[in-house]
Amino acid sequence: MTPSDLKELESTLLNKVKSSDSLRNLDNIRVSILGRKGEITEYMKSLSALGNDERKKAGQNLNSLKSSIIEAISVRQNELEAEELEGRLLKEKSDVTLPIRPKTKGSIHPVSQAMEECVAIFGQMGFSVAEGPDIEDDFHNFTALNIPPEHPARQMHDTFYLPESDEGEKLVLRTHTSPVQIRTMENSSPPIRIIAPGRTYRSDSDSTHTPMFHQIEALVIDEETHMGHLKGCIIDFCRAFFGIPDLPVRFRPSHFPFTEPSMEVDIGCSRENDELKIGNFGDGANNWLEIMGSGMVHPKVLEFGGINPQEYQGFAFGLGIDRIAMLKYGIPDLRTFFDADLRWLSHYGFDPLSIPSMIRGL
Ligand code: 2U9
Repeated sequence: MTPSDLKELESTLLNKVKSSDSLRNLDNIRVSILGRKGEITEYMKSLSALGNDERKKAGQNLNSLKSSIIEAISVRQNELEAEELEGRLLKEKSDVTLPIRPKTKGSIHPVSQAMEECVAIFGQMGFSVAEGPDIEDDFHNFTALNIPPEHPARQMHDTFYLPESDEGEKLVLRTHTSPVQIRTMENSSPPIRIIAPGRTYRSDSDSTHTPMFHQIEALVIDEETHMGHLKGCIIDFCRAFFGIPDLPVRFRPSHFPFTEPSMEVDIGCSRENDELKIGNFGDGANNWLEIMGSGMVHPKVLEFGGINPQEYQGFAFGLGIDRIAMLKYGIPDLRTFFDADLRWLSHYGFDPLSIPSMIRGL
């Protein structure tokens, strides 16, 4: 093909592209030039009959022709799209008398809302969020938490076991989020300041228990961490979460295998005529409500996590998110949380744009 043949071919093809009058027409033209049986493709195929030098030169020419056609198609496509939009805008009119569209915005589930509020509060205290698998091995869910085989706490956890593997290993659905803290201890070194929010599973079902529920646990480990830090952190959290600056908080001795000493935490409330009110109301709280468990991390648990208990100590606590969501938002029945009833969700749910982490950018 002589240079003038090539020029002529280029101007014919460019004219074709420029004269296209619709997007569909432009696409047909594109296929007729660049498609599998298109004009340029056919020329490309005929190159194999040429000698080496000639083929190289002709190939370069055809490639640059191809690029200029592709460029012209893209320019024309933009023009045609703009024309089409312009036409639609001129034709279509808004009918301001139409009724409004039905509300289609979803809402945030109270458990997600409570979890986000906790994450925002602990985030401001300097905690990071840690996550781990829902399916755990026996070591991370029990043994490393100072719950050896045959320990009575294993029965109390009402564990869901997965079928035994060929190697004889029985995995579990985690019964608490504590294995996340063990994994963090294994994979990092102090100072540690994390919270572990997430789903947990126990084979238990009645008006106050569901087989899947949510927990948030916290773990702090440093050289001189002590009970004063534990108490300050928990009191600040409870007051921030319930939005009551003088909320009474009480620590009661208890026992957990993974902490020593261990304390249950109660908040002040009043119960009058079957109505539960959280906080200190003038003449003081006349009752207590248990909301979490806590304690100094047991030295054996630190050792299982690869941390030397002679050098470091820490505190931990755990609470059920579903329960504190019921208390804060006044939801009477736990089981309704998991009914997936849209009427319930639109009543108890929250505006997606008011979720704390979205506002504060955590
Ligand atoms: C590590 C070390 C210690 C977490 C703790 C509790 C006490 C506790 C319950 C509250 C309500 C679970 O959802 S609930 O039923 N939790 O009482 N949890 S101390 O202690 C840990 C965790 C991890 C490595």
